[in-house]
Amino acid sequence: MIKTIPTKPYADQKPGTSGLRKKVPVFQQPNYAENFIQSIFDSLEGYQGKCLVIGGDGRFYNREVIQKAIKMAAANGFGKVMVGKGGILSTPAASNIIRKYKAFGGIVLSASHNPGGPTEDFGIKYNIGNGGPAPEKITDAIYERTKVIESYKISDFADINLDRIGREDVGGMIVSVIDPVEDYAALMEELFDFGAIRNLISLGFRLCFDAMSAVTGPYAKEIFEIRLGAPGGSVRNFLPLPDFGGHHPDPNLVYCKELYDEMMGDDAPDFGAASDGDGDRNLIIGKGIYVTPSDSLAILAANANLAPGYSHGIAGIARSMPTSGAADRVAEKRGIGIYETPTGWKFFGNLLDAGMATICGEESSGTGSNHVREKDGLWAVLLWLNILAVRGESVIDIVTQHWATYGRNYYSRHDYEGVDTDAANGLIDALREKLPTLPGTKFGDLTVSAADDFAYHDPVDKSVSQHQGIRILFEGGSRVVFRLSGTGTTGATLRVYIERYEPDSTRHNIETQEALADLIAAAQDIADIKGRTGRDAPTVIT
Ligand code: VG1
Ligand code: CO
Repeated sequence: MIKTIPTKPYADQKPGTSGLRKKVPVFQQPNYAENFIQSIFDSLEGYQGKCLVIGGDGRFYNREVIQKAIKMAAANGFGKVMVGKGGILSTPAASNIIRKYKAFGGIVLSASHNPGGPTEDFGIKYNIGNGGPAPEKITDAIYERTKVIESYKISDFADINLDRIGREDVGGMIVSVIDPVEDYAALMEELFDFGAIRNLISLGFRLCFDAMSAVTGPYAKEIFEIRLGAPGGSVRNFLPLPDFGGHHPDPNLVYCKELYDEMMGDDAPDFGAASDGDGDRNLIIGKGIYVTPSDSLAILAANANLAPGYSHGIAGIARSMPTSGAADRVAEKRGIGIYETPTGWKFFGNLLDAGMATICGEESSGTGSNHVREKDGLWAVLLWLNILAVRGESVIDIVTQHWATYGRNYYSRHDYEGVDTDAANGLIDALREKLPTLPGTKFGDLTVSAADDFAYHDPVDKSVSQHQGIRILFEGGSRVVFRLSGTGTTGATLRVYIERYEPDSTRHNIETQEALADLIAAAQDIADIKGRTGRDAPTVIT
């Protein structure tokens, strides 16, 4: 039976960079999740009788919301729901399922790299039929709807057994519980030369992958240990836990310090990697060298043709604005397109659909391609392995050769987390006001050449997205970018992105923070970070 339940709007359901993210207790308020899910359905047209994909990263509250979403999909007229066994689907796997089975769209339950547990984070995101995050036009409509919603529809059948693969007819709608790994692993086998990677591993190449007790565990076990023959134990923390073992499932040098230390040690494996809560981010560390995500994007783009899925070359590269310009140099040399988008994967969808870009990336450890419409952590790891297998060189050799060919973009991001929201907004507002006066101003030896508030004009659908980050460019090509995070759940996070291009290969071995020291000082001066936030130092440096 379908029930219509009266409800009252919540004022705080505006989707951020990647869906709606809040603390679990916020989601547990009466009708909170239901309101948002109904608002998604109310903002869509033409889904009657069609298929909806549902899955999440396995975090606390995942199963409860999946049961609600299935019952609401039935009540709203979907013909079918495909859901991952155990409620599990990594974000890229969900994107693949939507595309492969031509679903109308999908609901991905995740707060990505944010911690999980009864008092930690949860999230809901809607993906459209191309498999990618809903564009702003849709997320804006969803938000408008959440402000006025008066009721939602839900069917009252019993909970679905999510732990058994199979199909069930629940009063007119089919629920299909699927293996979350199979289709994804098959796609990876199509794109990469598994034979060459298997051979590399059989010759003694050692790899270590940390799944961070998050969603990639089952995928990584199947792919690295079973299909590629890596010894048992190569994949660590492979069991997805609702609280990620109490850790931040964020693959950066702070939360993967142990792996980093190991990779810098004498007995380091050849290759270390990790992914985040929902499987769309990647960390790449070679023996003795951490590869920044911006460099990784450039190196993957420059070598993608070595993998079967990209053997005909790539059409173009897209990167988010704060991501370093390393990829631009590859595009320039190859004579292919380069696109600069705002932060967040949703902005890549149109470029990928139009065939303008093949490989995309963000400085925040996200890399991916046109194989799905999300960033994809394991894809990046596999492309690296494929390149290593074909070139037969070490990560450190490949990276240093890349710098020698293209120059090095020294790059770092400084995050100030949990800052007072008004102080953070005040800092950005003050910067915005200052913009016209900055060109020509000197900070130490640096002179500002241009300063603006980045706006994106989508070349495909012509939409415009304003206020996507404050850019300060210096003479010589260095830059500093300021923006506020759109994924946090407590206070504000100020992100400061710092970049310097160094063409001279005799200067490619400077410690990053040292190479950027004058820019870091200039950023402090320009934005008065200490005065406005009371912070002496960033909480996270990547
Ligand atoms: C962050 C990153 C951004 C990424 C987004 C979602 O957003 O900076 O590059 O796309 O997270 O990643 P923000 O607004 O906090 O800077 V994930 O792995 O959460 O899906
Ligand atoms: Co993620």
